[in-house]
Amino acid sequence: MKALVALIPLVLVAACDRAPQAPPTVAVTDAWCRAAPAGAMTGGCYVTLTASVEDRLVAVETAVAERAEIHSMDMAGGVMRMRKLEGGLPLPAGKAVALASGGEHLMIIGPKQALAIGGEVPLTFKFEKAPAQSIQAPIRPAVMDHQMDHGMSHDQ
Ligand SMILES: [Cu+2]
Repeated sequence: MKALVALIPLVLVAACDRAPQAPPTVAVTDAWCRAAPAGAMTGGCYVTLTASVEDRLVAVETAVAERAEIHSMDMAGGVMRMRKLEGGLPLPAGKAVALASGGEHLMIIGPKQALAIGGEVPLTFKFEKAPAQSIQAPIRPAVMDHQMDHGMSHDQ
């Protein structure tokens, strides 16, 4: 019985410690996917993520493709290269991180259907701390000036 009484103050301290902090969240905004014809190998999606506390986008899932990957893009010797971000994408606290055409993006690998303009792509974002979020990203025409062939120069 003595041991039980001694434990109670510790439990109270632990509960108070956590109380003032709001649970971590990530705002998922401006999501859209590039249109892609039936039979396309890949598609690209873009989104802006704003985390309330330092967090990390660790995975993205979609029901309309084999899988989704988080890619970075850089110029190497005049060639645009894409890499899968194995460790996910860091999200600093309070800073909007834009995955935009020509930069970091989400790659939809093996779409099971045409990504037609006017349709939507269901995407589920998974974070290290914040709870997962599912959204519907509208499908828009590809931006012409940044158009690129996603099937080429993947460095995996
Ligand atoms: Cu890519």
